[in-house]
Amino acid sequence: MKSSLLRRTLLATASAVMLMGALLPAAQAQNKVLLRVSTPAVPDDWHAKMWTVFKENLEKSAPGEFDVQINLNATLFKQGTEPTAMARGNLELSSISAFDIAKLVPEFSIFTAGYVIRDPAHQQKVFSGPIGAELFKTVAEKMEVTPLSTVYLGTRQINLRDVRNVKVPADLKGVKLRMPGSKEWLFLGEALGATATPLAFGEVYLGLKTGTIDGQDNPLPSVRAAKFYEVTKQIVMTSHLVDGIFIAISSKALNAMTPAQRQKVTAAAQAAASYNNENRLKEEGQLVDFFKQQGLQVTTPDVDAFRKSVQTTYQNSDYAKVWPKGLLERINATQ
Ligand code: KDO
Repeated sequence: MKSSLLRRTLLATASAVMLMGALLPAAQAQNKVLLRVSTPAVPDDWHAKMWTVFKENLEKSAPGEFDVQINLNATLFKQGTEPTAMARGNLELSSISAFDIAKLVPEFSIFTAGYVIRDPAHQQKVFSGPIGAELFKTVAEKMEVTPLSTVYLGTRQINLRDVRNVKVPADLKGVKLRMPGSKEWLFLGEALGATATPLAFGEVYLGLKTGTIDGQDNPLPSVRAAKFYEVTKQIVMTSHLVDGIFIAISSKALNAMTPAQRQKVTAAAQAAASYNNENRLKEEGQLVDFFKQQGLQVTTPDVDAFRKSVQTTYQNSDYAKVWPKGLLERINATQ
């Protein structure tokens, strides 16, 4: 071969190798299973950090197989729109609430009712036992999303902008209490005796600061992570909802995976939930002192009065009419 021809051949080979090198990562990324996560959680919250645990768990169990993209602060999808996005195949993963589910699976509204789930241990027992299995099956059938694990969001308390003597639901009369924007959430706010006002989570801090709302309800770890304590003066320990969210995946995405991948994704979702649950429970127990140090008043109302009133409101509502016969009794009997 003439030397000039040899040089040209070598150059061509070298550039082909370089081109392949440049394209390879993109090609590899394309072959990876894309798992887009969307959540309204703020970065400093355990149920935001749990997604990093999910991602790292998968990187260990299935190196190079998944491309997990975490989107916090509702930047990818608005709070409450995630289930539709997942059913349409525009989103793979999110943490969805009982309130999101109740829109399409009406019997699930039993878990949106105040004072039904007793405590975090009861919550885990209910959802990891036969009741959870039956209802999750219906969720998968009707919503095209599959719940993978149960995440303890915390026990919801009322958090007010100004100090108020709150002992019974009537003491909340006229209080503009922010709730997330769906009729199931608003019903809970009204059942507590307040005037429920819909607002997305991301707008609550400003709403409290400017006074467009008088208060909001959330578990203590969320009040800390979203810094609501900076713009409020009181926490009323109503403990009205032992709240849970569910790590859920688009069934389309799940069905497209190999059985081994499905098993790894489920294990990662369970590891993420455990990480959240342990840290959240621990923190929840320490936060009353923290809020007092921040100058907030933490008061205890007549919780029995709240329980009776909220339970009666739900029992007399249309929601209770669609609860399967005996379900409440089975939940109550779960130890
Ligand atoms: C909220 O908007 O108050 C809420 O606590 C509702 C939950 O279902 C969940 O969406 C949560 O916000 C977000 O994950 C932010 O913490």
